[in-house]
Amino acid sequence: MRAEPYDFEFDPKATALLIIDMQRDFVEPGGFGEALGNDVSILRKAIAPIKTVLEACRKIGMLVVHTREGHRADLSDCPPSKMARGRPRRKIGDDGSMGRLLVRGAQGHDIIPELYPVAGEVVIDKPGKGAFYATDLEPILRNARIRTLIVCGVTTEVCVNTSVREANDRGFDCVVLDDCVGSYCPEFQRAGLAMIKAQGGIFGWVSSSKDALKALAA
Ligand code: C5J
Repeated sequence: MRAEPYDFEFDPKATALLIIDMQRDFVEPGGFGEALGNDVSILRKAIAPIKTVLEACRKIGMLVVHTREGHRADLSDCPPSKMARGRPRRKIGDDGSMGRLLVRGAQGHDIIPELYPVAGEVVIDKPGKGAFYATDLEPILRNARIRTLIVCGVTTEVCVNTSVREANDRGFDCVVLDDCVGSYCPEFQRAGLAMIKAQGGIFGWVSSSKDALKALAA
């Protein structure tokens, strides 16, 4: 796959598509992202390109993993420090128009309809920003003999960056598709992607949905 800082080599059989936190809480009005004061419409630009890559991966039978950030109903897995962070108008566990913010089982916690998982796809519920922290993602990937990850989702500088760093430290090669990730802040989108591919690809590669689709079709 054409990528920066250099072409990304991958074997589709040893590759998974990892879609980070494409939840209503982050990309729809009335959710957690908006409670933190963000304009959520900016993230929605990533939906259409992610959908094209998701469909291409489904077509070739690639393993697809979706993650959802959120907590137990009693919030016992949510550190008080995380709850207080940002001094939001409404905090994790409070009621929003899509149910309790960032709480498992609430409508807002679920994946958006456009990218909803189908049978056979893996859904990882994560309490933190990284997809590997306090989840069974690593054994699932290892048991499926996965070595490389194509990464999409939100937000670029928070959960995408954290998950890519965690994956890199565990020996997985990651390529992040620049139009399939989104940040509420354009400056962080640029910086978040620049960090990944800097220094010869210090913890990953950056490509695009167009180049990924070409490579997946080949
Ligand atoms: C945030 C995420 N930004 N999925 N979560 O709190 O990036």
